Amino acid sequence: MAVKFCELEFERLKKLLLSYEWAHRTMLTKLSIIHDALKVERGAANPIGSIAGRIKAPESIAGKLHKLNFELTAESARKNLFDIAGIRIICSYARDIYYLAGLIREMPGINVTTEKDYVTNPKKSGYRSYHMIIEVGIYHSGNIETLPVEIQLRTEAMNFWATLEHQVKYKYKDEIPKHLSDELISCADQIAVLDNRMFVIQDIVSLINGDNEKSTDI
Ligand code: 0O2
Repeated sequence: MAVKFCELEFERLKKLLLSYEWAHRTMLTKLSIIHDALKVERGAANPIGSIAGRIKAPESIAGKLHKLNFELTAESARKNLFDIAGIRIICSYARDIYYLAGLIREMPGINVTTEKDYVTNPKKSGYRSYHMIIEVGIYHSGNIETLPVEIQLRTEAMNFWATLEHQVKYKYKDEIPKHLSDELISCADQIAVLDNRMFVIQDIVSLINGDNEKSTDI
């Protein structure tokens, strides 16, 4: 049975989620400016494909707190979960991930608190993505409130894989049969090889076009 917040905590959570919504919106605006500027500077070699975001639904927050054995309260969600506000950046090529992570690190007005490189060090499942937790300050009701936003950077192919694996995990309630998990690991490895081969082709095209700027400078 799905776990739920009690009525009082649900009301507290709804109020808290408003602040996350504002932090999320602030961060999305900052990133969309970077995206627009890169379109002007880099044209077709823009390292960002797309940017999407979501605020975790109360049922998912309750489910994650329960899974991690934390109290089902709004305060516990604030203290223990760092992906309530999430942003996903789909990068054109795998190495663009590191270039964009560098840009995010240098952004004024934010503080990067955690970085996890599951691109170079994939999870056992085969999952690849670059995770950053950043803190952003929002000003409201006469106070500055600092909240975390999780940014996931991945290629289109990594995203395709993660979406499929998420569906499989959901279907099998986290107990994926071995033949399927082996197949997923093999697909993830092949995707990594393809991601690497694709940017070699892009480099060749850039050379032919005489671009004096590479798509990334790590
Ligand atoms: P949803 O529905 O995606 O929002 P940790 O493992 O704790 O050291 P990590 O991995 O940064 O650190 O944190 P966490 O909480 O495990 O994962 C955060 C999010 O990363 C997940 O959110 C997923 O979006 C994604 N993710 C992490 N691992 C995997 C994986 O193995 N497969 C897939 N498909 N996605 C993954 P949620 O909470 O799962 O939900």
